[in-house]
Amino acid sequence: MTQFCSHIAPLILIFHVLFTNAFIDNQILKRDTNTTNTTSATTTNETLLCNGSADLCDLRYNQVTYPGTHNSASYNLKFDCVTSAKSCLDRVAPCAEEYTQCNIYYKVHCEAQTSICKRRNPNYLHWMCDIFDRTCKSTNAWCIIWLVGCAEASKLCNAWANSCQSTVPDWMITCMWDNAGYPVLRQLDDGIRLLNFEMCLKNDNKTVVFCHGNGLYLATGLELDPVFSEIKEFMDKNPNEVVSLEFGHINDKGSTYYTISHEIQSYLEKYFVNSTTGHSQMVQLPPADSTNATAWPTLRQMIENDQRLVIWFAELYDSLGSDVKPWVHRLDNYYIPSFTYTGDVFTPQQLNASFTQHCNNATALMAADKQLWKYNRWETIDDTVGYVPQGIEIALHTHTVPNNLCLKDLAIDVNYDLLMYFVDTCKEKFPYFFRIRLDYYSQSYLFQAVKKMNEYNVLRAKNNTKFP
Ligand SMILES: *[C@@H]1O[C@H](CO)[C@@H](O)[C@H](O)[C@H]1NC(C)=O
Ligand SMILES: *[C@@H]1O[C@H](CO)[C@@H](O)[C@H](O)[C@H]1NC(C)=O
Ligand SMILES: *[C@@H]1O[C@H](CO)[C@@H](O)[C@H](O)[C@H]1NC(C)=O
Ligand SMILES: *[C@@H]1O[C@H](CO)[C@@H](O)[C@H](O)[C@H]1NC(C)=O
Ligand SMILES: *[C@@H]1O[C@H](CO)[C@@H](O)[C@H](O)[C@H]1NC(C)=O
Ligand SMILES: *[C@@H]1O[C@H](CO)[C@@H](O)[C@H](O)[C@H]1NC(C)=O
Ligand SMILES: *[C@@H]1O[C@H](CO)[C@@H](O)[C@H](O)[C@H]1NC(C)=O
Ligand SMILES: *[C@@H]1O[C@H](CO)[C@@H](O)[C@H](O)[C@H]1NC(C)=O
Ligand SMILES: *[C@@H]1O[C@H](CO)[C@@H](O)[C@H](O)[C@H]1NC(C)=O
Ligand SMILES: CC(=O)N[C@H]1CO[C@H](CO)[C@@H](O)[C@@H]1O
Repeated sequence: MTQFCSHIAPLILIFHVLFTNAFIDNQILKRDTNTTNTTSATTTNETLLCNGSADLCDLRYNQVTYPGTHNSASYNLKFDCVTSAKSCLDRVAPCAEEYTQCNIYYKVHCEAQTSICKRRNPNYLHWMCDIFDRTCKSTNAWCIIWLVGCAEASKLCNAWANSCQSTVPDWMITCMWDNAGYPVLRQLDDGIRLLNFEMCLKNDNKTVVFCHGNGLYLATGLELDPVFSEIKEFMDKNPNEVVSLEFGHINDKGSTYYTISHEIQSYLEKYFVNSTTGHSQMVQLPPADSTNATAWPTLRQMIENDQRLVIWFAELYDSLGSDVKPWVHRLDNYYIPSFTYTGDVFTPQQLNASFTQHCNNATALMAADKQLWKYNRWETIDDTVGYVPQGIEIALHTHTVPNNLCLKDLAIDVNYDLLMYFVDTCKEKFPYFFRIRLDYYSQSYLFQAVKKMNEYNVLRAKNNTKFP
């Protein structure tokens, strides 16, 4: 099951202004002023700032916690009608028996849905039901999206293919698929240092694109060039910054991995390996099972060597086989995405329960990890709740309307106090936290949480706390 992961929040910008910007501005002021020298960072020991902080320079890459976004290129998306209609047809069999039921709800009037919505939700969310009501009357896209998976296939799938191009409104795409709210360059400029991408094939398997969702719910976006060129631009303008890129959460079938992984690798080479000198801006890490703590480069070393980009492949890694470049790393060997224990989570309460249980069980988990992997992998705090498409269908069938319709809404409940609670509860329990990753960072305490974690990391490193 694919978590429909990501998150409308117009109210909370004030926090961003109060906390985040103040923090960033402060750091920009202190940063190396010679920004025209892009080949090498400042070498004066005193003034070197690594990702905005002198304290981080002597921490190894794996001792630092990075602020990340999730499905970082989920913008400029288009609903993929062709693939969606095909998936729709593929799903005929299990859905047939639900057809009768679906058909009834498909015909339910918008007013009826709206009144269900209002009955189920507190007054302050009724604006949402009114939006639903207006949209529902102007287009039947919501109903189609919710129901297409369970409708009589050939009829509805074909109707879907013909109509979806014109009936899925832009705001809905943003609502259901956009995770960050900003393009990649803006994210990096704002202080995000870990980007996570979902990749798909389009145009008869010829073009690799950024995408989000799967099957019926697949939306596809930009090609590699526009996104990679923004990353390159940032890297060149900011020689003191260390950035991680994660290519994961593939929605296509395994058989397409080969094409996707090779294509991404060759684009990475094109952008980040200098064709004249052969110098790679992408770092080659020590073997994952290294128990030699000093084998990892510090941020200072990465900056001085201009090897400041770290590449992570998830499901795609194995399909590179012997073609794999030394600067591509297999994610699963190094760290544990929170999704492994939050995959079935749909509410902030459930998310809290998952993290609390996970972190309180650290001793046993580390022992088990060590047994299985022979070493301890790093932890992550991936602070997202999402809805799964099936969840929406079920909700509709059971006459419930999901409390939050858009990803941006979903993020509000988990991005503030709850996030800080996770940091407080977990930070001392495990030795390394690689990232804190969430949706809609502009409405969050992300940078405060990362700062808190890194202050602790610095203390811990000065204290010589051993790699367990
Ligand atoms: C800054 O960089 C330029 C080259 O881009 C160089 O000429 C100059 O000496 C540098 N200044 C310092 C203080 O390093
Ligand atoms: C960049 O700075 C370093 C150290 O100050 C210096 O060695 C190097 O020549 C500079 N590069 C350019 C292009 O100015
Ligand atoms: C840089 O500073 C650190 C801590 O202040 C010191 O241990 C180290 O020797 C310095 N390195 C150089 C090259 O001056
Ligand atoms: C794309 O590749 C997959 C796996 O090889 C295959 O199943 C699918 O039919 C291909 N699609 C097209 C449109 O060629
Ligand atoms: C490759 O390196 C050379 C030598 O340092 C430099 O002049 C050139 O601009 C680099 N090319 C790119 C595309 O960065
Ligand atoms: C640990 O790694 C460092 C850096 O690669 C190396 O210099 C050192 O000899 C290694 N120590 C052991 C015990 O392998
Ligand atoms: C703690 O982790 C261990 C090892 O994975 C597992 O067997 C055990 O069920 C966990 N306990 C709780 C309460 O989650
Ligand atoms: C998370 O759950 C714990 C109990 O496990 C509770 O004490 C805490 O207040 C909750 N945190 C938030 C922010 O809801
Ligand atoms: C530092 O070491 C002391 C003594 O071993 C320990 O009590 C303390 O918790 C450590 N602090 C951190 C941040 O690791
Ligand atoms: C840990 C980390 O990567 N933090 C920061 C990296 O640098 C910029 C500023 O230079 C910060 O805004 C990041 O959050």
